[in-house]
Amino acid sequence: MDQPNKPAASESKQDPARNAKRRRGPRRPRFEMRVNTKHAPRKPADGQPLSCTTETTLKPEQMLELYRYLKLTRQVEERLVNLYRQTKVVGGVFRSLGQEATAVGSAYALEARDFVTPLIRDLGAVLVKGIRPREVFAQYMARAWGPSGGRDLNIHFGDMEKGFIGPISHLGDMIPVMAGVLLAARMQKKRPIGIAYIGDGGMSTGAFHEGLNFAAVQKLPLLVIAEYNHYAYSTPTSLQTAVRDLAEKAAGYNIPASIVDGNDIIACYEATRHAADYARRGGGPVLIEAKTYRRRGHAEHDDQRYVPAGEIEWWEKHNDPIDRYERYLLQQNIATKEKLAEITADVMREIEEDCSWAESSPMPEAEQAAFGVFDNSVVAPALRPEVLKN
Ligand SMILES: Cc1ncc(C[n+]2csc(CCOP(=O)(O)OP(=O)(O)O)c2C)c(N)n1
Ligand SMILES: [Mg+2]
Repeated sequence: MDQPNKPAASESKQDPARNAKRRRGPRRPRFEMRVNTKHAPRKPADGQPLSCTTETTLKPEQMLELYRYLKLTRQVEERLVNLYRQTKVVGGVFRSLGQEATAVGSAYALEARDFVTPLIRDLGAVLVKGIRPREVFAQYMARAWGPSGGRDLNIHFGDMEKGFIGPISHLGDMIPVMAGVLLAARMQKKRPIGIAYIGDGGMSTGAFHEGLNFAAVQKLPLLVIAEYNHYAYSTPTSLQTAVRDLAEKAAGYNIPASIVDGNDIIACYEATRHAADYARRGGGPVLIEAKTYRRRGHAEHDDQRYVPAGEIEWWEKHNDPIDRYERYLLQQNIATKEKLAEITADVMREIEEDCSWAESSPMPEAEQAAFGVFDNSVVAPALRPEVLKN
């Protein structure tokens, strides 16, 4: 990872005038020099279908665990769509179809003591952090046994013990929140790092800028995973921001950045691990841009009529993160087809069991709505007499 403000190794200590001249005329703009493209998307030279990067520190059992999380993410979302169509979900279903590798691969690079704050398309990171599918199902159906007891929806819940900082809807705001979490940890002499996920649209908010600026000045160990998935609602990224690569924005904060193929799970893991090492050593924040594609609409109600014909089908056929990873695992002799089928069957069994559990949960009691929201002694006036009776 590039070191900010470090003089080039070739600079002569003896000749300040020559050095000054060199500094005046850099050949390329500084920000380009700072973006690491080692794991950026590449076309395979031999014209073969896309696979994953082979340079990795992952052990075979970890690679199979990654496969399990990938499949779990996709299948939990598939089940959520079924529940939505049965009108059992309260609110929308927001899918990460086609971009699951970004959340799973990056979160897998963290340690148990580290934090994540995901967005709606980062269910994979939530599952890697140890949240069970049953909690996700119960939450989406607003059931009493769900983690927010029916008070909030989709992945709007958190689990501090597991290092999962629950997101709010307001895009960009979790960047300053995670900066605050990491600053608080530093003041307590603890040393976790944190990932905050953000979309191409969310990066256009003021909160994103304020949060990352503060984290950079404070050198907080914050990894920002910027998901370039081509759309924010119906707005294509080219109408959202003037930069070609979101990673270029790192120059404004004097922090290193990298571009990673967001559909290559090994690349996502390796780029994040590398950035995590840098942040843990005290380097400060890193911006990682993951190039991926949102194959479903903003939510299940969105018919994607604004997407050019053939675009979704191209990504589905040529650049699906699970197809790529399966190809990789088979090519590298890490798993057989039978082993992958066994893992998938186990994932399906877990989903069946957890979905039944969530469906057997009652809906919350209306009288409980005000509990666990505010201090229970200061409940909303309208509910106060009811609550005081209990
Ligand atoms: C500050 C703010 N403005 C607008 C919205 C409404 N909104 C919710 S999701 C979304 C699009 C987000 O796009 P992007 O950041 O690219 O993430 P993606 O949905 O592609 O994962 C918008 C505009 C919001 N939640 N917060
Ligand atoms: Mg987007």
